[in-house]
Amino acid sequence: MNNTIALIVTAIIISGAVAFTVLKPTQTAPLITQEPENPVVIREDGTQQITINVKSGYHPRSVTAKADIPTEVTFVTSNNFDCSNDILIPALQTRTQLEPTGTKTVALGTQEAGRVISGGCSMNMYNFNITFE
Ligand SMILES: [Cu+2]
Repeated sequence: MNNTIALIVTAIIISGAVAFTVLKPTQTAPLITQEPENPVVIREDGTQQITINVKSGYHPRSVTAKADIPTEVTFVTSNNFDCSNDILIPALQTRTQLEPTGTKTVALGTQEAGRVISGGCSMNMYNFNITFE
């Protein structure tokens, strides 16, 4: 009887350890709440590509970009269900609805030095700005 209980307890401990090892999140997966490694990249075609991760706000919130070159901003979501998925950019008169998981790109055109393009969720709880210089 005692042996049976000991066996069951051992089995539970081992299966728990196995489940913990298998199910624990991999540490290499980037957290979407963090800023992308390179938020501003100039592609080979000469387009400036800004990446903003969206989860309970915008990461990064503040971006400095190069003036006088065509620019686009790509919003990246991963299981995000809050209002930051609904993005208004008043200066461009655009409204962008993001899927909970995915990417969406908005063209910002070519901006002069000193221009600041601001955007945010439709309630203006969360916001971001892109400064051209
Ligand atoms: Cu909001």
